[in-house]
This record gives sequence, C-alpha cells and structure tokens, in this order.
Amino acid sequence: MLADELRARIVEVVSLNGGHLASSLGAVELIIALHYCLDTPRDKIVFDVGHQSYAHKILTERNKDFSRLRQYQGLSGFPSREESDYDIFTTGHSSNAISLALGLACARDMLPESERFKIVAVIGDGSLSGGLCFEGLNNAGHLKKDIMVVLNTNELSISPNVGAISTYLNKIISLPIYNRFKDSLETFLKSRMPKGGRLLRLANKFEEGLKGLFIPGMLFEELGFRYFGPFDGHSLQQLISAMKNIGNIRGPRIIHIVTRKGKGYPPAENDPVRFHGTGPFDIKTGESLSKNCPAGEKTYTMAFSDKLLSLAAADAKIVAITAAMPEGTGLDRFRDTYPQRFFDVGIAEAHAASFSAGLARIGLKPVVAVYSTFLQRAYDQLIEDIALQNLGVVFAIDRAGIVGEDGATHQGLFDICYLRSIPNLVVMSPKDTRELEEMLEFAVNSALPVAIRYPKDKSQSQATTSTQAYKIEMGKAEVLSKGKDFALIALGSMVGPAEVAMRMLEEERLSGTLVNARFAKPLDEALFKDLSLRTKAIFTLEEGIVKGGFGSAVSEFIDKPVERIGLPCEFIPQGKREVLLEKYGLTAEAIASKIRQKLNT
Ligand SMILES: Cc1ncc(C[n+]2csc(CCOP(=O)(O)OP(=O)(O)O)c2C)c(N)n1
Repeated sequence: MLADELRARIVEVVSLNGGHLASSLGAVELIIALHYCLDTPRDKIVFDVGHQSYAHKILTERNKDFSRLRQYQGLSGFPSREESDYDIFTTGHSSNAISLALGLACARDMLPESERFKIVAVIGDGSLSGGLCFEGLNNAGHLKKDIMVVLNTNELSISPNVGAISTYLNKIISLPIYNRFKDSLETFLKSRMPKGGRLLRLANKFEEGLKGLFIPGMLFEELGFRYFGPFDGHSLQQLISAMKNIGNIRGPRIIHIVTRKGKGYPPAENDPVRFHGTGPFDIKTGESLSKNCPAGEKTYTMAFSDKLLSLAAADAKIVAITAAMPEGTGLDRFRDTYPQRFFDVGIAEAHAASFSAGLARIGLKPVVAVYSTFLQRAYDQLIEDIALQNLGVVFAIDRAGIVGEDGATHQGLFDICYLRSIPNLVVMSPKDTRELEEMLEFAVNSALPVAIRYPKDKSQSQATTSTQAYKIEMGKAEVLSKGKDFALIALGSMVGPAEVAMRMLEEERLSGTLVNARFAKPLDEALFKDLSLRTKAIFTLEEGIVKGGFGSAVSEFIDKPVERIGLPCEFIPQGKREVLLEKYGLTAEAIASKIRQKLNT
C-alpha cells in the first residue's frame, strides 16, 4: 500500500512539475526497504546522482513540500543538504556515491563505537559505467571498510546502458539456470561426498573452475566485496530480508537488485527513455504537455543535431561521441543514421575526451556533444590529451548557462572561466542557431581543438545578419550596430537580450555600439581596443560566472574599466530559466538599466 501511495504521489507531482520519473518509480520498494532497515538520519544513505530519490524525500518529512518539487524556492529534484538532514550530500553528478560513502566510513571508524552508524550507497548500472565508481570500489575493497553498496540494475542509463560492465551485469541477471545449477551442485557436494576424499577435492576444484565462469558477482568478489544477489528489487520481502541479513555482515558488501524503470505507471514502463527526465504530462495518457518549439523555430540542440547530420553526410571523417546523453544532446539522430560513426561511451566524460583524442590523432574529426556541467569531469583530459597536443576535437557544449529546474548541480556556468585559460583551445558562442551551424562547420574544418557553448533555449537574437556576415573568421567579432556613447560586447545567448536593451536605450537617445563577440578565445582584441578608445564606457555581457569569465578576458587588455554584466560567483539555484535570468539581471530591461545607470553617473 505504501509503495502504491508513493508512486501515486510521485506521478501526480511530476506530471505537473516535470522531473525524473522513471528512475524514481523504479526505486520505490528499495527506498521503503532501506528506511525500514536503517535508522536514518543517524544511518546514512548516499544516492548516486540522486535523481531516483523522490520516495526518500516523501518518506523523510518532505511530503507536504513535494508539490513544489523542482520549482523556484521549492524542493530540489536531487538530494540536498540545505533541505534535509536525511540528505547527507547534495548530489547530481553520477558515479561518486561509493567514494562519498567510503569517506564517511573512514571518518565514522575514528569515532567511538557507540557513535558509529551504517552507510549505504545506492548506485545504478548506468552510473557504474563511470570510472570514478571503480576508483571507489578499488579503494573500498582495499580498506575493507564496513559499507553496503546497493547496485540497482534496470538495463538503462538514460537510454539503454552500454559497455562491457553493462553486458556483465545483464549476464548475471540472465543466468538463473547457472545459479540454480551452482546451488544444486553445492548441496550435492555437501550431502553426498565423503569428507576429505579425493573426489571431493576434485569436485571443489571443479566448482572453483565453475566460479570463474558462472558465479554472479565474481568481479566484485575479486575486488574485495562480498556480493549478494541478484534480488527482485520490487519484492519488499526479498529486499528486507536481504538487507537485514547482509546488514549484519561486516566489510564491503554489494547487494545487487533488479528493477524496472517506470514501475507501476504504464506510460513510463513502456517508454522509460522519455520518462527518465520528463516535462509536464497528462497523467491519463502520458502525453507530453510541454510546449514544443513554435513552427519554424529551433532550439540550439535541434540546430546542432541537424547541422552535424548534414556535415557528416558530406564528410565521412566526422564521428560523434556522447557520454550517455544521446537524446539530450541531439545525437540520437546521428546514432540512428551513422551507427558505425557514433560512440556512446557510458557516463564517462573524462574517457570521452581522451578517447576523442585517439580518434583525432589518426585523422578523424570527433565531435563530442556534452552538457557544460558534465564537461567539468573531463578538464584534465581536455588540457593534457587534446589541447596540449593541439588535436582537432570539437566540443559541442549544450546547456551552457542557466539550465533551470535541475538546479545548482546542473547549471552550466563555469565553462567560459575554465576553458579560456587553456592554450590552443578556441572558445566560441553563437548568437543564434544559424550562427551555431556556421560555427560547427568552421570548427570541424579547423583541425584545432574548439569548444562551442550554447544554451538550453531557442534563438533569442533577431539580428538580420546577411549570409556573408554569418561567415566565421578566427577571432573576429561581428558589429551589429554603431553608436558613440558606449559599447556593449555580448557573448552568445546574451546577444538577443542585448539587442532589445539597445533599442530601449536608443529611444532614450543613448547610442551605443553593439558587438556580437562570437569568440571568447581568441578575442577580437583589435576591435575591442578601438572601441575602448572611441567610446566613453565599455560593457560586456555573458551568461556565465562573471569572475574570470568573458568580461574579465576583455578587461585584461583594455586600459579602461570594463563593466562586466553576468552572473555572480554563487551556486545558482533551481527555477525556470526565465525566472532566474530575471533574478540575476540578465533580461533586456535589467541590462538597459545597468547601462543607463552607469552612463548617468
Ligand atoms: C557526470 C554525469 N554525467 C551525466 C549525467 C546525466 N545522467 C543523470 S542520470 C543518468 C543515468 C543514470 O543511470 P543509472 O545510474 O542506471 O540510473 P537509472 O536512472 O537507470 O535508475 C545520466 C546519464 C550525470 N548526472 N552526471
């Protein structure tokens, strides 16, 4: 009954607010069993990613607020320390739960016996494709600390899980015959064989041989974990008895459970990929209620997806790489059209970068499509394996800027700062979808490491740039209008609001030059220097953290003070993109008002 109630509540709220439905429905019994067997918040549950934790939220004093899930100032869609003592960490990026849990365990074991607690890490089979998991497993198996890892397998990451580990887990699940065979062999050996006999020794050897081949979880056993499972993750009885029994054993343990994504809500069971992360939908039919792009308009993701396909049709060297996000990045169509030239590497951004370096080194043109927030995982590989070797890998950085309801863990606000200091790397940002297409073409043909950042949005710019003017030249900005009082240099997504702000100011007889920067690196230094000599004030505008960002780059070579407009160096909370842009002063009105104020002082 409780599971049914939880599911109904989750479906009701997610149908209105959107959210991670399929994963959360799949984890309902698991979460009930965990709370039944543990004494939280004294005992700790570390959810990997945390997108599956809705039932945990409802059961831990947050049912009342659950209707404000993912809304501005409402409950987070992920575990959040600010929100509750039951959430030991704020999470959102995958594959770190075992490391976090092991750190907790080492610290706990330094406490007096009476203060010690249990620690459970909950991780999905998708997240297990991330290398960080194996760093955690490696260290945990060595330290032999008391932690329990619940491995929740459902054969899906966001889309079908890929990779050798995934195949291995599927093999475990699909081997009931071998499991039964092994069990009967054991019973037979124990009951029938005379103790100490030659035959028994032989039979034991035979079983050892069998183990290497068939015993489920051998990989984990060899890494120093005790492995238990697979269990039916929707049977409370199985889960509770397993957790109780295994909970009393010491050392690192893995409980392997099998669940169904979307369990209990047929539309999500039937289409778990769409319901992994969904917008609002009609509960009865499951049909999406999100407004699609108006006819004739495209999101940046759609424009990227289309253009890459057309470039790939003409150039067989173009290959595409995703770290488990084919749908989100728009690479799903490339996957379906060119399966041999498409690589889903699992939730493994660091590997995706190094892997692409290998592809580029032998002359291919890899395009890595990745969300800004997840590219953070690949920073070292981007520097060492790509930029240092000056290899032609293109990073199509989607969700750059404010992403909205996923909140602080997912905002794409740091990429300008962390990319602009990397030698050899070119960093661009288009003012509209057409410009994204031009930039992508420029990038794949440049043989240089290039990053192109674009937002979760459709084009806002209305500038009527001629076909000729769309032509991208290395390090060259585009002047959109000319005036004498001030210059506003806007990057990418901010060109649209900048245009509107300029029109407002023009009506007040403040005339300025508007520049579409196009490049955050290299900058159009000659143009910007000239503007600084010819105008009274220079403003920069970017959808990113202003400290160390695009405006900072401009200010580094201009003698005048540069008024930098962008986001403060804070973790930006969840909320609709429009709401947050307004809150942080990145609307046309707010931009105009900042410029007006400055010019009037
Ligand atoms: C570093 C990182 N890359 C990508 C993502 C996006 N992401 C969120 S959940 C998810 C799939 C997780 O699959 P799994 O762990 O199997 O959980 P399930 O949803 O299947 O229960 C992905 C790729 C992320 N959260 N973190």
